[in-house]
Amino acid sequence: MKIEELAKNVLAGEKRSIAKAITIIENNSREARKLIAAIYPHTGKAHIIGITGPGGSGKSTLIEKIIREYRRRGKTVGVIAVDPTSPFTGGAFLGDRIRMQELAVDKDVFIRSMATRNYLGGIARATRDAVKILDAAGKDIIIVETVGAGQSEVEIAKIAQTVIVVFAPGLGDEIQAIKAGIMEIGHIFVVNKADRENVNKAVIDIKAMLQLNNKEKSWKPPVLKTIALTGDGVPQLIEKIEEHKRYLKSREERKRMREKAEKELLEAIKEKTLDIILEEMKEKGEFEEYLEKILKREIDPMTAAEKILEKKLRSN
Ligand SMILES: Nc1nc2c(ncn2[C@@H]2O[C@H](COP(=O)(O)OP(=O)(O)O)[C@@H](O)[C@H]2O)c(=O)[nH]1
Ligand SMILES: [Mg+2]
Repeated sequence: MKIEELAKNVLAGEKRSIAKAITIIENNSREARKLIAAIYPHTGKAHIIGITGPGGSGKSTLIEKIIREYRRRGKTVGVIAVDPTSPFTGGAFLGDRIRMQELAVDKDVFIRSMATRNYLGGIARATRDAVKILDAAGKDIIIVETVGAGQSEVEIAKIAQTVIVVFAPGLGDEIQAIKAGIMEIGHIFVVNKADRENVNKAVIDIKAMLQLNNKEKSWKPPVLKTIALTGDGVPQLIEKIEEHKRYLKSREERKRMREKAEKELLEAIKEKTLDIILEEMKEKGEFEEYLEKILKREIDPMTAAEKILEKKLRSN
């Protein structure tokens, strides 16, 4: 199928074409760039929700319930799950899996797990492009699930408009370990598994940390309780998401959109420049030469980069 035709089918929201398009962007080929270029003018309409937090806190289970609530409200939903620890299969129980299958046949729901193999251009790039596909395909709500560990949480903050951080009770140490990055980026905090002990303690802990972190921000992140297994607390969570969406629209949307576009442009420039320079260097074996010099302490990486760039600019 031609890329133009595929793009057309994606815009029509056709499920098989969306799946195919995401496979193409996963490979980041020339075709992928063409596809993104074709659909890009049709993006920017969806509300993108990032859901992150420790593995096992119940993110995937919660997402299933969020999808249902949004479907009840007549919204279309797309999900990209970037979670190597638990693929989006609907939990361990047969009942969960059957419920997930129901969602899978809904033509207005699209769920995709992305394996975390080494994508060309990185998993962040692949995720961002997959979100664009779903956006162009007319999904009102796009949810991106990532495990909150290290780099991915910074990435999710760049991709999503509303970031939800999901904890489970009894993760005290874990909260301590990952708090720095994750407390900064969350707009809504959820203590899931509220059917367990120590829920209220977890809520208090999180609120205490937020007070240290968010003193001057005009959006005060709420801390909610949910039971993803039953859906308890999910309508309240959706209300908060909608509230945050209104907040963004009213005050900071323009500024944010500009910043987001700026970041994307900067990253695109970085990626392109790197491709062009690396290709030439590798052809000539210069990359290895510099690497050796750095290892021998004959030159530092920053000076090496300056020299490389100087040479490239002169040769043009
Ligand atoms: N007791 C209880 N278990 C839950 C709840 N939500 C999820 N779980 C279970 O926690 C486990 C991990 O859930 P999952 O959604 O895969 O977590 P993820 O790794 O954060 O995506 C599964 O066995 C779920 O059935 C909840 O609200 N209460
Ligand atoms: Mg998961």
